[in-house]
Amino acid sequence: MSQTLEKFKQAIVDGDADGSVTLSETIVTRADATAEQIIDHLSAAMEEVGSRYETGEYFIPEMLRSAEAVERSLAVLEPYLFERQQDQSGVVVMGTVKGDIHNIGKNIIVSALKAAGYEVHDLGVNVSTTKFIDKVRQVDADLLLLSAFTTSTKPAVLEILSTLEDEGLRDHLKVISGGASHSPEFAREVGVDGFATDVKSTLAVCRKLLSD
Ligand code: B12
Repeated sequence: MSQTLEKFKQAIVDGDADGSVTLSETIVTRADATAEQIIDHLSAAMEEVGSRYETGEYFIPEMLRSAEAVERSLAVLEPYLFERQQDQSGVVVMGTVKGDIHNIGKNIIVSALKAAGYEVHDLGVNVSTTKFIDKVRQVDADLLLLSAFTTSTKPAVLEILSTLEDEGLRDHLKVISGGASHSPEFAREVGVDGFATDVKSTLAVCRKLLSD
């Protein structure tokens, strides 16, 4: 299986969506790779794409081709990746903050949370503070998950947190942030309740904050 996973990773780096979809089908049929291994390979592929972008080898069109390969592969892999457990309860609002349109990591987390049993309201990308606040109020959310991928999104995260405070919504609600370019320092600086870097740690943080 490790060879298939390596080929899967390479197909994503190459932006070969047809290839990555075929390999995803093989992965699902053989059923001998863990969800963690698959997501690790997918993330490593996008990490490599990001490095190539940084060094000037790749440009936006190449990043988009790789993103499309991931999106089409996830459509095949999703039922296999996230086993329905339905043992968690809680209302989650999630979205990528204003000024940011990255959605792959967010979509993976949304699927994982739904499979775990949470009621998830996915607001999409480039979500304004008002839209987050309105949804939190409307569904009486327990958790607000903010995806922020570029470092320039810090002001957007800070605006959401201060508006929640001003509107008296911060006491009951736990806020978690994550996404590429995120660090524990960033999370500490902006003052969120939790921070996570992958599916496993996100599920663990959500569970912990809801039981506190
Ligand atoms: C694909 C990609 C794009 C695609 C996005 C397509 C899409 N549908 O999402 C496109 C081409 C549109 C794009 C655009 C841009 N991008 Co871009 N992009 C990437 C790339 C290569 C991969 C991101 C990805 O999908 N990773 C795979 C997923 C699985 O990983 P993930 O997102 O990290 O998610 C995981 C965890 O972070 C976590 N997670 C995610 N969200 C959340 C939320 C919470 C609450 C929690 C707890 C956890 C969590 O769980 C996920 C699963 O494990 C990254 C490189 C990288 N290293 O990430 C650059 C990267 C994020 N992009 C970057 C940049 C600079 C840009 C642009 C500004 C480029 C430009 N000049 O226009 C624009 C910004 C557009 C905008 N306004 O948002 C930089 C950001 C640098 C920075 N520090 O700010 C990066 C890091 C590339 C680089 N090395 O320079 N990009």
